Parts: sequence; C-alpha cells; structure tokens
Amino acid sequence: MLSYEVRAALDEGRAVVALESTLITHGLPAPDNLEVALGAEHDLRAGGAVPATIAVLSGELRVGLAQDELHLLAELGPDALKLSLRDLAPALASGSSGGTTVAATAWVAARAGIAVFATGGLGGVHLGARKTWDVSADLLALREAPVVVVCSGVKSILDVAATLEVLESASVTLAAYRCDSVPGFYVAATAHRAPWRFDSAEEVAAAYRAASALGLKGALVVANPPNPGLSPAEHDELMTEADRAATARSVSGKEVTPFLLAEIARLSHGRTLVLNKALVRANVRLAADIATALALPP
Ligand code: PSU
Ligand code: MN
Repeated sequence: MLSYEVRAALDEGRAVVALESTLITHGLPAPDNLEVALGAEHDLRAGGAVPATIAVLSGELRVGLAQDELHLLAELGPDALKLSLRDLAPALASGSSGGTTVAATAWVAARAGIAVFATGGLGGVHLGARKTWDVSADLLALREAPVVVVCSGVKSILDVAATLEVLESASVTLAAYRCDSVPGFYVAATAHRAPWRFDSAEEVAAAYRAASALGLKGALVVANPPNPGLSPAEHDELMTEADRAATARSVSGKEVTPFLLAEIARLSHGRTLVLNKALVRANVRLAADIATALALPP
C-alpha cells in the first residue's frame, strides 16, 4: 500500500503529508487538475515534506504515487470513480480505479500513520438537506480519522451553519488559521466565529499532540482562509445561480459537489478555478509546515 518513499519517511520520522485525489479526478477540469496534482507535490517537497497522494489504481490502495500515476489519474478525470469511504472495499475487490474523497483519504492516512492531510474543501451539509438528506460522508468520517486536515473552511454553496453543527456533533476540532471567523472557501470569512484559532504551525502541532495523548479519534480541522477571495457580492450571486442550476437539473448523490464546482467556475468565467488552484497550493504549504513541526521533538 505505501510507496517505498513514504514508508521510509514514516519509518525515519520525517514529515509526510497526505493528499486526496478526487480533487484531481472530479474537482478540477483538465489540465488544471494535473497542474495542481504535480504542483502540490512540488510544494510539499520544497517545504521539506514527503507527498503521499492517496488513490485506488486497478484495485490497489496506493499511498504515494509516481508522476506517471498522477498523469494517469488526471487523464482519467471523471471516468475514474469517485471513492468515498464506503466505496473503498468494492473498488478494491473489483479492481477499479478512482480518486479518494476527504472521507476515504483521511481514513487511509490515519491508518497509514500519516498525521497531516491537505486539501481544498471538505464536503458538508448541502443547502436543502432537510429535504434531500445530502450530508457529505466527509463530516462523519472525520469523526474517526485522527489527522490534521488543512482546508479552506466551509463553502457557502453548503449550509455553513448546519455543517458547523455536524462537525461539533462529530467531535471534530475546528480552528481557523490566523483569523477569527470560519473561512468560506471562496471568501476569506463567513459570518461564523471559529471555535479555535491557531497562529502558527507549532500551535497546530501542539494541539495535535495533545489530542493524540488523550486518545481522541476525531480530526483536527485547520481552516486556512483563501487570499484573495471573491468579493461578497460576486460570491452571493454565483452561489445563488449555481444552486438554482443544480435544483433545476435535479442533480443528486455524488454528482452534486462536482456539478456545483464546475458550474461556479463556468459562471465566474474561470475566476473560481484560479482561486481554487491557489488555495490548494496555500493549504499544502501550511500542511508542510505543520508536518515539519510535528517531526521535530516537542
Ligand atoms: N470541495 C472542493 N473540491 C473538491 C471536493 C470538495 O472544493 O474536489 C471533493 C473532495 O474530495 C470532497 C468531496 O471529499 O468532493 C466531497 O464530495 P461529497 O460532497 O459528494 O461528499
Ligand atoms: Mn452528497
């Protein structure tokens, strides 16, 4: 399961950062997906951490991919499967290939002994969930994945308030990075105050060590605000339009998140795509610092 490089780094106590792959297969269009896949790995190495992109390739669970395997995933795009935690077992048993979501990646990273995981956005409670029950498995899976998850907060295409409540119910620790409110993925701040705030990678590392000492199983989510984000006016208009389009086309199930991401990118003439790529890279750099702080003696 582990690549030679990732295994050696873990054995030697060096910094390792896990990366998800649904972002590559379903979250970003080609060729931006490959640019981010390769760029994120490059950023991690530059920051002193070993990248461990996680995916399922021909029925094999892989932690740490070679460059040609990243190319393959990017080329497959949405022809690959989108694998949440519940999909891992049948995908492995049937010899399939797919990108792993935050839920699946966090689970696998935790079991592999990787403490830090970087991504763009988490899934959450969708607008209208009272009717559709569309609550991402990411939220529930993070309940049993003791890893630091560096992301850009909660997208307001989701029901932000409800997402924060579910994270609380799941005992997932949530902290904003160098700001007081929960970042909103496309915007730097939502109207919600974050339960905790960290101002350095060392503070994150200290909290993670305290959680480990207590034997806590929930994730520690570090929400890093996008810089720059969209203006609130532009943002609200885009979200309303995209939500309307999803409802009009009766998009459901695992297609909802990829549809909304693509629709928002289309409506913004690619501006959110630029933003999405930049925030992933920023999260990766912060994750490298956190993993480096964790690799040092406390
Ligand atoms: N948010 C993004 N980009 C993404 C995703 C979320 O901004 O690519 C992906 C992640 O892999 C996340 C998944 O785990 O979508 C959530 O899907 P769902 O909402 O169907 O649970
Ligand atoms: Mn869903």
